[in-house]
Amino acid sequence: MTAIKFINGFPFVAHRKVGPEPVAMIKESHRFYTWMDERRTCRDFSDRPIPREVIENLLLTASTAPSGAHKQPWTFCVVQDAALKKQIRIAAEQEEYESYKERMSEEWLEDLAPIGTDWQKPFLETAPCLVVVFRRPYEDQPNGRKRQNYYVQESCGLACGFLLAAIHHAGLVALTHTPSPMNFLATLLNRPSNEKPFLLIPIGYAAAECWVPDLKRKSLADISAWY
Ligand code: IYR
Repeated sequence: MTAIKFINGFPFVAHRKVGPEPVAMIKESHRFYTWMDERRTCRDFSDRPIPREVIENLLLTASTAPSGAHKQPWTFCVVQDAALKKQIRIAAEQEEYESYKERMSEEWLEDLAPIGTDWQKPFLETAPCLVVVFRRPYEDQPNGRKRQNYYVQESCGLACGFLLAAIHHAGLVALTHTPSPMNFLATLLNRPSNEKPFLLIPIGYAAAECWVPDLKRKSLADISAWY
């Protein structure tokens, strides 16, 4: 029987989590790190479809992320329809063309050169599945009033992190794509006014030929300070 108690009149359940001993924990945490370190952002996708149930499990995993006051202020739109993917590609490339030609600074373009990106986004049509993540700054209530959500950016960032880990775990690859500005996504997907585009994440099998930049990650010394 699950233990239960009430705090502020709300039910709490006992969370029995027995952590492993340090030696096992060191081994396992290192194994997880090296496996996560194999995750790469990819831009070359196969068009091989992925089962709907896999996509459902990925989204459910993403939605296990912590969020401000547990509001789960996100909506994951799954786009598999070829015509809609094409529309998204056309609109994204229009914005990206402007960005790369006019809006991005020299410095920004210089920083992107090693990543090898440009305004062309064929993966928006090739990838079998586009997940468009929307953040929900507030909820519309039945009484017509708005109710704010909290730490929406942080919450959505966390959910997307969980999503990327789940995608990697499934043996698939993804791209965290940020067409800018991306309001066209809300229009094309006919989203309600309380939803703002957050990230566009193509998901799929990696193409047989898939090239990623030979990047190095920062060392522990570079990313941490210990007190
Ligand atoms: N949004 C553009 C540009 C871009 C910006 C950053 I910062 C990247 O890390 C990668 C790309 C695009 O998606 O091409």
